[in-house]
Amino acid sequence: MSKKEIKSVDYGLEKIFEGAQDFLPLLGTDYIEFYVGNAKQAAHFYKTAFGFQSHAYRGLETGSKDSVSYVLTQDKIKLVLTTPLHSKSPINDHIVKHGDGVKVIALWVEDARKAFEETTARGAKAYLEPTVTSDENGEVISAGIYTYGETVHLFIERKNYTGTFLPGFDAWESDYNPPSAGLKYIDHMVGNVGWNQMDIWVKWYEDVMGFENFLSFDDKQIHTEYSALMSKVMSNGNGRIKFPINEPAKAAKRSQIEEYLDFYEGAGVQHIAVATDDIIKTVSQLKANGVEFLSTPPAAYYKSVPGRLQEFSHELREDIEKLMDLGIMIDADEEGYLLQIFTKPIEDRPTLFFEVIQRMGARGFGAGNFKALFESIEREQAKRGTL
Ligand code: TYF
Ligand code: FE
Repeated sequence: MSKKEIKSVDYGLEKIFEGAQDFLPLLGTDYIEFYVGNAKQAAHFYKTAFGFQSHAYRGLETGSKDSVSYVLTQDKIKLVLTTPLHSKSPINDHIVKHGDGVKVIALWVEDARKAFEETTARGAKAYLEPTVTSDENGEVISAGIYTYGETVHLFIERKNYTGTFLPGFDAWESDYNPPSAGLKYIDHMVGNVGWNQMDIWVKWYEDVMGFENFLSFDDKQIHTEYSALMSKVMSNGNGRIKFPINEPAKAAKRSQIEEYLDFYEGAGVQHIAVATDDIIKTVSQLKANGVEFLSTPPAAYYKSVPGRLQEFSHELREDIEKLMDLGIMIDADEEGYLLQIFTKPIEDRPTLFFEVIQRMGARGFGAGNFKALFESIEREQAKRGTL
């Protein structure tokens, strides 16, 4: 794998304000907003299947006449599920075109006005001019820019706000509170873009957002017998935000990225990787809750794992039998190893899916698993007749 030196990864908050060159200091992911056809049912699914907790609500009862949003949390993760209340709504237009999907990747900033000015001055297309909203708990400043497809980044400044979520939302108290699945934070979020668009978006994240390309995988590394893709991982200065960007590559059959682009009808978020510190427990629970994962790699895959770990002198702390039973994959590099597993698409269109990841020192993305993973994805594509 071609690997650039990683300049700074999570050295703490101070680090990001040190270099004047970081014109866009990001404190973390604030929330992810999905536009969905039925937010009430989607909220039930994320609670029941993924162990999210009820957090905040905005709807007719709180004076919102055009849309309803449910906010769910699990440790540091916040998901917002939004549905329109009328046919004539830009939210509805989004759903008609893309199906359920991610509209907003909201980033937590110290200064939303500055984030908007810096990025639009560098060529970002404006989505939302800096806007102040307030209630009895203080004020929030939001601003937004477009990224790939119809996806947007909102900058959220909440240092003068003590409310539950955002002004306009009420705390959501529910009698239905399934247990957490141990999901902790967003590790990375991946975008799929069209043919030959990857380097354009890599440059966009460099120029507009000040990100760096810290890992790259080309079609020689990411291919199976049938299909191929290319991927570049973009990271912000403090390493808290990581956005890999994929594009399809020419091969004998249809790339999974092509399948996504066809069904999402354009570029968009392909997968959301959520971190846990006990993947065996988390995945056992998700499976018991009915979450469907991609099929397990062949037994030969698990026979080769000890060798891969030994190569880098890492000791696997988890029980390999359990990992095998659950179909969790293992990859290692100089710094450590990682455990990961992928869900099937979580809606009828084969578009968005989730990854569950446990990092044991490794900062990569599981390149050693790509072949087994993509073969598993292709088995699903074959069932759909989309390979
Ligand atoms: O985020 C990643 O790079 C890994 C692997 O279509 C991956 O999770 C890459 C491309 C893809 C699915 C997974
Ligand atoms: Fe991933």
